[in-house]
Amino acid sequence: MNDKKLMNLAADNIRILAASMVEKANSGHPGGAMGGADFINVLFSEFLVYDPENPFWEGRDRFFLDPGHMSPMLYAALALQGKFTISELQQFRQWDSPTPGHPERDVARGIENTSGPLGQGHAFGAGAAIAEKFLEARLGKEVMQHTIYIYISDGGVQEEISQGVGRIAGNLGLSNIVMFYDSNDIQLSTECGVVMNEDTAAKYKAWGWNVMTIDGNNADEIRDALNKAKQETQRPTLIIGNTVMGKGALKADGSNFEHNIGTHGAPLGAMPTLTPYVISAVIPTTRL
Ligand SMILES: Cc1ncc(C[n+]2csc(CCOP(=O)(O)OP(=O)(O)O)c2C)c(N)n1
Ligand SMILES: [Mg+2]
Repeated sequence: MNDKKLMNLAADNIRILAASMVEKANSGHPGGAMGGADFINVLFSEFLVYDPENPFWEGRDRFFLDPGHMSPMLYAALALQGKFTISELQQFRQWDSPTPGHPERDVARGIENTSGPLGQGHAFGAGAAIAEKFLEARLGKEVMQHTIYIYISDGGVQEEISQGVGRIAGNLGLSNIVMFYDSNDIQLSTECGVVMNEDTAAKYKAWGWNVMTIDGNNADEIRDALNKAKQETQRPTLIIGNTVMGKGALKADGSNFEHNIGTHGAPLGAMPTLTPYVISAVIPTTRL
């Protein structure tokens, strides 16, 4: 089995775990988590530096998830590292469980930040990057050289807090930031064009970022982009990954169920009762 096939199978495991968690809880957000699985799989299995024996190691790379609603993706990837058991995944969204609908900071399990308010993860990441640069200047690169990875989605990029954070990160030249933008063109209840039509790549470039655009469901392109980002010494990096909402989802008859707005926030099994096609018919998907 070649490497790419293996990587795709691992990402499929994350996808099916994410979809199953939401299905069992009968609530949650499967679509975005399924689309982001390829990135999270490459990052966690090939790039993220951490000490499995000591999750609190100061020199660890940091991963900040901005869209907390994509928590099933994070829990599934961490389960593959042994940080969650299958039975804990089965308790997704249950009271007092370690797998709440939106993650709560739990460094021992690999969760660096509480999330839910979109855009806040972008800010947490920039703050951590400033701290890392400060310590690097004090202690030297041999001691401090970790990377801050941020995962953001359409809703987070839209938030006003992100404009201030993106600007300051570019201005300060926070080259220790590598941010992946899960660009699936779907937000809470519509396609993104209903509320935003700006050129996100140009916006971040104008703030001084190193910007790349890739197929966010292609493991080879993800790996290549992450390698390039690691070479950057002057600017923060934004990897815009064009992804497919609900990647891999099928209807009962085997037909395609990808890129469906309804999968933003409801179990796949609940879809026949939802009316995602009606939603896109009522609200034009082009600019209003
Ligand atoms: C500050 C803030 N405002 C509003 C929300 C409600 N909200 C949850 S998800 C979402 C948008 C989801 O779109 P996207 O981030 O692209 O995720 P996807 O639908 O692709 O999974 C919104 C507006 C929020 N979580 N935080
Ligand atoms: Mg989206």
